[in-house]
Amino acid sequence: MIELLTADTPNGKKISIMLEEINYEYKVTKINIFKDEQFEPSFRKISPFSKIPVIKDGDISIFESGAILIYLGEKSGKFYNQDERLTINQWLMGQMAYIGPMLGQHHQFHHYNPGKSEFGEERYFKIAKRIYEDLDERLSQSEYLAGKNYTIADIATFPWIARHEIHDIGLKKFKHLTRWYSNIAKRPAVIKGYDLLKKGNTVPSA
Ligand SMILES: N[C@@H](CCC(=O)N[C@@H](CS)C(=O)NCC(=O)O)C(=O)O
Repeated sequence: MIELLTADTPNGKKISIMLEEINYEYKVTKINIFKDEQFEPSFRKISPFSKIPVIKDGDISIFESGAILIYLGEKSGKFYNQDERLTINQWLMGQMAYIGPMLGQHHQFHHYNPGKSEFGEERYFKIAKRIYEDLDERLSQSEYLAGKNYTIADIATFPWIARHEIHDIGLKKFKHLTRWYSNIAKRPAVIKGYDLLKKGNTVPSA
């Protein structure tokens, strides 16, 4: 059985959603990042940057959510089709290197610490809005991020857009992004994986 060491955050939800989508048995071990459990030496051995999520599969452990999604996609043969990998990788790397880190900063300046830095608030609001615009444009030409199929690139991106209420950008203004979001939000595996700590958390509607 796979062990998922995680917390209830967008990066953590990527992996519980993927594990539900591929129907693997897994157990969740909660790492309380507000109590600094990510800095415990035993956790740092498997996560050198002291970050969740991590999975353990038998003798191996994997850190970085993108690497975990690739591993599970290859292992299960699902949501990471061989002939679509060049496109999937680009949208996945875009999520890992840009969408996640930038929206993460937007959360910090706009939602959790408003009033502390006008520059930070303006900068990341602008970037977050551009991310919505760019995703909307892509999804006006393509059903899913990497083409006609739902892939690990969508699984990586969805939990970040699921925080749209705190982004204050107005998801509904983006027709194609809203269509993509609403379709994914109703997938049974997404509903289950979203509530990874079984607290009754529901997927926010568009
Ligand atoms: N690039 C990493 C980012 C992981 C990440 O930022 N995890 C956050 C929670 S979403 C974390 O563990 N924060 C604890 C800390 O930085 O001390 C991934 O996608 O796995």
